Amino acid sequence: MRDGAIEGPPSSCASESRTVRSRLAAGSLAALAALLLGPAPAVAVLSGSGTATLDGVLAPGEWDGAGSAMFPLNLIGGGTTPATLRVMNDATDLYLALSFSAEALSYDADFELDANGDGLFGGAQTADDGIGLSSNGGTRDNFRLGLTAPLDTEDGGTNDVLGAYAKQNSDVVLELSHPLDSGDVGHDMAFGPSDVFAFRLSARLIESPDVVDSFYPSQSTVDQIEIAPEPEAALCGALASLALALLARRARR
Ligand SMILES: [Ca+2]
Ligand SMILES: [Ca+2]
Ligand SMILES: [Ca+2]
Repeated sequence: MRDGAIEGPPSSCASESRTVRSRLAAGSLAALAALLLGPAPAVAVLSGSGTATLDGVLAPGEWDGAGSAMFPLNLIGGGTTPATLRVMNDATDLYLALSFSAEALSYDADFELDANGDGLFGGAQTADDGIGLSSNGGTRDNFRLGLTAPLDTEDGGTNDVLGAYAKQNSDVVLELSHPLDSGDVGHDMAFGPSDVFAFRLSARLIESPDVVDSFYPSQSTVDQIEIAPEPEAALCGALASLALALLARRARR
């Protein structure tokens, strides 16, 4: 885990009515900091529907339903290259993909998720959720605890992050998933359909002794993710409307 980059139940019709909530209680210091500093400004909202196959490959059609954003990734030795972040979810999981073309010995992608909804990240922040993936295949599921970001497993929690990395020539793909509601109370986010939360990505290229970091959208701003409505939730609504129409028709007879 890196300093400053804290490194995710079956759905039902009833879950459609869930509202933004966090299982992580915000500490009083974080609340005070939010009052003093204010939340980081949000730049954009990313949202999309789909289910990814975590294999380090952006297969044709796989991420077509995702929301995406491009940003300049800092290169070892100077300069930048375009990187693409893709975001989508299905009924149970959030999927994230980072892709770019860059040479390095190893790569990291880490997301801090504003699980307590106060818009604050890093530093003395408390109760954010963090997920990450390294090019060695290792995943990180941690949570912000003051100035530290311990792994969930160091606090009796569970690693609920899956990920895959692949590199072909210089083309790098990192794919991650994290449950929308893992049940790992106190360590993970818990979001449902149409919930919106802030996040920040940090990406790292390593070629010892050089280590180069990039942030999306930046170290001082955040983007937001909106959890897409579940397809079955929409189906539930359609079926409910149909049932009401049939009942009304029967009542008129
Ligand atoms: Ca894939
Ligand atoms: Ca976590
Ligand atoms: Ca966890």
